[in-house]
Amino acid sequence: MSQSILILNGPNLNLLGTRQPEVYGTTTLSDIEAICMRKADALGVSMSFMQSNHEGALVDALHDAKGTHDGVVLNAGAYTHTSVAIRDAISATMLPVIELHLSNIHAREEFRHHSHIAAVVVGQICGFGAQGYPLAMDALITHLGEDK
Ligand code: CA2
Repeated sequence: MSQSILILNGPNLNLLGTRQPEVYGTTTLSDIEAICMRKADALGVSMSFMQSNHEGALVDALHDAKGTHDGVVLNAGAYTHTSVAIRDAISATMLPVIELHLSNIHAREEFRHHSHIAAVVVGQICGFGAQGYPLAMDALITHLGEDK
């Protein structure tokens, strides 16, 4: 059976392409979903794509991923810098998670430099804009292959 991955997006990412193009580019979240779908086809894996502005919904999605998906690409948005609940949910699922950010969070405001989730993910990809999503999918699938 083919592998299945969840691409999970946090708060305000539904606004991509509509505001702050100087920071986040002009690509919309629907464009990113299409890029991910093409990448999933090329990799021969199934993919689910979701976005929520609510911390609890993201925690629920991580819980539900266990048993449904083999791994997760997570752009937790601003919750990256605040959410112990999301960090605990990642630890609880024991699924491999790739942390992803469109922008280079380390080159931005000080409060974005710390990630609560960095210590419980496989690795972090940031600063490559929308292109980071297929990069993160490659990294996750390679990691899953190494796990076998
Ligand atoms: O760079 C990323 O992907 C972030 O996860 C994006 C978050 C930010 O809080 C993180 O520090 C880094 C913010 C997403 C907000 O997206 C917007 C898109 C258009 C207009 C306003 C916000």
